[in-house]
Formats: sequence, C-alpha cells, structure tokens
Amino acid sequence: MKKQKILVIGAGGQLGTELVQGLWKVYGEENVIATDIKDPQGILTRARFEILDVLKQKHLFDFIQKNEITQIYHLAAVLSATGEKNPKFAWHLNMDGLIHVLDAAVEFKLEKVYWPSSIAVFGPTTPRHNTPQDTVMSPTTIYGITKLAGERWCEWYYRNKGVDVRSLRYPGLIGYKSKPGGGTTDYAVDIFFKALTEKKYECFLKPDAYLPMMYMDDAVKATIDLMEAPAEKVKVRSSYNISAMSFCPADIAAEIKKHIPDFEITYNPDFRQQIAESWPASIDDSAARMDWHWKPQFDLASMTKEILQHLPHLLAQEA
Ligand code: AKB
Repeated sequence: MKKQKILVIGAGGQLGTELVQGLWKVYGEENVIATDIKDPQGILTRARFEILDVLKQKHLFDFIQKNEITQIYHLAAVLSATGEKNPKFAWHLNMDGLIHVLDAAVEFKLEKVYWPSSIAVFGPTTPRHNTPQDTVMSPTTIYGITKLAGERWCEWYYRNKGVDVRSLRYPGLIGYKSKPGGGTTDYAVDIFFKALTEKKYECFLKPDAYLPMMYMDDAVKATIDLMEAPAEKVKVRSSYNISAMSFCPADIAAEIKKHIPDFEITYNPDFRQQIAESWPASIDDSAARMDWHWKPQFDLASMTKEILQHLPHLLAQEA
C-alpha cells in the first residue's frame, strides 16, 4: 500500500483537534500535517503544524504538491450560529473552500477526501423524528444551505470526476478537550465547563429542545472508519446520516445533577432556539450501520460520566 500523507485543513477547531490525534494513531504523527489559519493551541503544538488558508487556492495547490499529500480532511467551515451573522462569508468559506479541495483532488489525483456535512442540511419540513437518509431537505440556515449544496458538489465530483470523497452528517459533537465555536449545539459542551467551574449554567435553548448528539470519541471513530472502509462499501456519496443519542437541555442537566447535585440550569432562549427547532430531534442512521457497520459506543450517561471524570484534571492544568 502507498504511504499516506494526510492533510487536515481547519485542524484547530473542535473536531480537528481530536481527529488529528486519531489520525496520528492510524498513520503516524510524521504523516499527518495539521493546518489552520490560526497558530496551534494545546496538543496541536506538538504536531506537524502549518498555517494554511483553504481560500488561497494557489497556496493550497503548492502545499499539496510540495508535501505529496494523498488524502485531505477538509474541516474548515463557519457553523450555524456564526453563519447567520455573516452569511456571505459563510457561503464564501464553506463553498469556495470545498471546491478548491475537490479541484485539488482532481488535479493531484488524491486517493480520498473527507468533508463533514451536518444535520443542518435538514429543515422545518423534514420529518423530525428518526429522520431518514433520503427525505425532504429545505434548510433555513445559511450553514445548512452550504452543507446541502456541498453534499451535491461532493456527489457530482464523485460521479463526474471520480473523486473518492466521503462525508458524514454530524449531529452536535460533544467533547471536553477543545471548545466548539459558533454552533447551535455548543450548549452541550459549555454546560460541562460551567457545571464544574460555577455550578450553574444559563442555556440559550429551551429545556425541551431535543437534538441529535454524539460524543467526540464516537465522531472520530466514525470518521476514520468511513475513510478506511473499502470504496465499494461507501454507497452514499452525498453524506451519511449518523447518530448516537438524542437529548434536550433538561435531560443533560438532570444527568449532570447525578454527579454534581447542587448544579442548577436556567433558560434564556435566543435566536439559536429557532435554528434548533428547524433541525431533527433524532436521526435514522441505518444506511451507515449497514454499509460500513457504524455503531456508537457512548450514550448520555456514559458520556457525562467520562467528561466529568476527565475535565477537572484539564481545568486544573489550565488554572
Ligand atoms: C452547529 O450547531 O452548527 C453544528 C452542527 C450541528 O453542525 N454543531
């Protein structure tokens, strides 16, 4: 097998920080180049790291050629809440960035490309419970519009240019090693930090805002499993539904209270509540389970236990 050289674009974000560590285990640290537009933080400072802006196409192409890249994980994107505040930039980064990467895949005959989609591709007219793989999709956020358009571009490049591009529709991702930025599901990360530091949290969603969610370890595993699957098993070339758990703010608060009995949650919903209401409450991921044997490991109870066990050490190190 040809030696792989993996480029991760947008590696400094919530998913990138943890995915890079997963990729180190599979391909070796020397074969993974983490890049972002900002200087590295935390664990990424020990990685092979370079500044790279996916919007600068010539720089991107030169970088791929010089480093003999064989696979790209393109994670750089504006998320749902930030996208509503700066829609033109969200379109520019989320679309032009993806097209630069797909064109690079053609130009340099890359072996594989990974690009994340999201539950944001669905909209208020989508069936909300157990949302099917193929269904009505009329997203109302600019982020969701870019993700749906991106899915169509991926399938187009696969069919017409032979690019082996693979994708997952992530639910809200929850981890404690790095913080998310600009998403609607971010509350489910912030709540752990606030529970430990202040024993209280003011939530920007309503108590019963059910959303699909996933612990970061499962998200990293799903991503690498999909990328390692034989090409013929990857039957969906737009993006796969994947799911692990569904909960609302009241559920996660109750779970945290089992460990921190004096934790209190209050609610002050803002514009993100409307975004949450436009998204599914739960997802049918049977295509991923069937095609490449996807199976999550964590539910709400095991994830909460794990985070509350490890996060205090991290907070103590930072203090
Ligand atoms: C967001 O909330 O914008 C993201 C997502 C669900 O894609 N976490």
